[in-house]
Amino acid sequence: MAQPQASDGDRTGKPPLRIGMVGYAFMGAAHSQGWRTAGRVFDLPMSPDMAVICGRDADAVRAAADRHGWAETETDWRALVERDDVDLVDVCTPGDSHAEIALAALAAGKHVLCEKPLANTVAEAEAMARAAEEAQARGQLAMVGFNYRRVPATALARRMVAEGRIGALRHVRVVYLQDWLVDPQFPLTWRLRREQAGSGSLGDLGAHIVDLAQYLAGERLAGVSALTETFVRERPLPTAAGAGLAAVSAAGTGQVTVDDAALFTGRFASGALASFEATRYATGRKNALRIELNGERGSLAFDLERLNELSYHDGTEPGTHAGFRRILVTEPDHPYLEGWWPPGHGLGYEHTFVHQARDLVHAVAEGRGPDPSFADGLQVQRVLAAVEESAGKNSVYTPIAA
Ligand code: SOE
Repeated sequence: MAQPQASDGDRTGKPPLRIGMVGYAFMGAAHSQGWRTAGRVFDLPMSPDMAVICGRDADAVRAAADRHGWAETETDWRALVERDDVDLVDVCTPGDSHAEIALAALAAGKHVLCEKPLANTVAEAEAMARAAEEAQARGQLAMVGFNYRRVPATALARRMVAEGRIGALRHVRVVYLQDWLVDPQFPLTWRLRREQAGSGSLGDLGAHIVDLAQYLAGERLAGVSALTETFVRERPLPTAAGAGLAAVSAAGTGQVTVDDAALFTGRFASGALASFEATRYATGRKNALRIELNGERGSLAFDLERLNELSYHDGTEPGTHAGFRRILVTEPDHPYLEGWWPPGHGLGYEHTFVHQARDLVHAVAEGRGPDPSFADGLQVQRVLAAVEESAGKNSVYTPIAA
């Protein structure tokens, strides 16, 4: 691939990485924040250039471009992926278009960042992973956006597990709890339709915790056993796009075609046991992702709602003064912290997207495989499919006699 030169307008003197982003809702805004900030905080080898943002509604995408700092707009993603002045396509659309856009972008010679879950089906994810592998041989990278790997505390937990600080893993316990569907009058948005979202809490939240559990454990799940449930099967239809997430129309109701909650257990290749819960019905819980790992020498625990902290129990310490202690993950030698504020001045959700942009720019500039790759996204997709298969069969769900 031709190496782009530093553009006239780029004051850093570094070669630009020209981004074209498709989608401008929640994830589009979060990714924009990442692209805008990464080069201002970290000394990157290339300069992210927010070249073009794409969405179907010309006025809305123009407004999003102005709000988030994109230079130009497109209303057709096909035109965007063909543009010569775009090096990387960032896919922030609902799952039903991930495969089509990412495959076209790879075929057009672009690097790709794709939001999670990678696709809506294993077949789509397989095609994407295959195309990404072929593209990598041509110097193109494809990364899936599991941003919770990029919280400094989770990255530190990964480092500590790899260093052997908790020893052989026995348990991984992980939940991802939200409550935005508790109200049965909440409208039937795209996230509740299988044809658009692929699955419900499972793909939206479960994908995150499967990836995070495997990433922290440093190994993959070998099998799962699952239960899923859809508590509210019919919901009011939403108004046209732009009228607000919770706005319902007078047009009646429609069927919810995804899971509201997914519970599953799993076994890692090493024999460690894992439990997972993903739900949008945990009343009072807004974005509670909690993970605990127990090893034979110690334990680690993380809570996204206290994301500057990591709890660590060193099981080798004498019992008299052993116990969980809080590591404040804000030191300059903690992962990602070298560019940020002095110790104690914490980070938040948005910074995970800055770190994601940082890591991807490095991968592109240094020509190394992106982490997590599309192959990693495919493997998570296989876990999600196994959960659905297990829940569908009720294979290990043994009813209790009345
Ligand atoms: C909605 O449930 C959502 O925005 C997810 O789609 C994101 O991936 C997660 O980070 C926050 O919650």
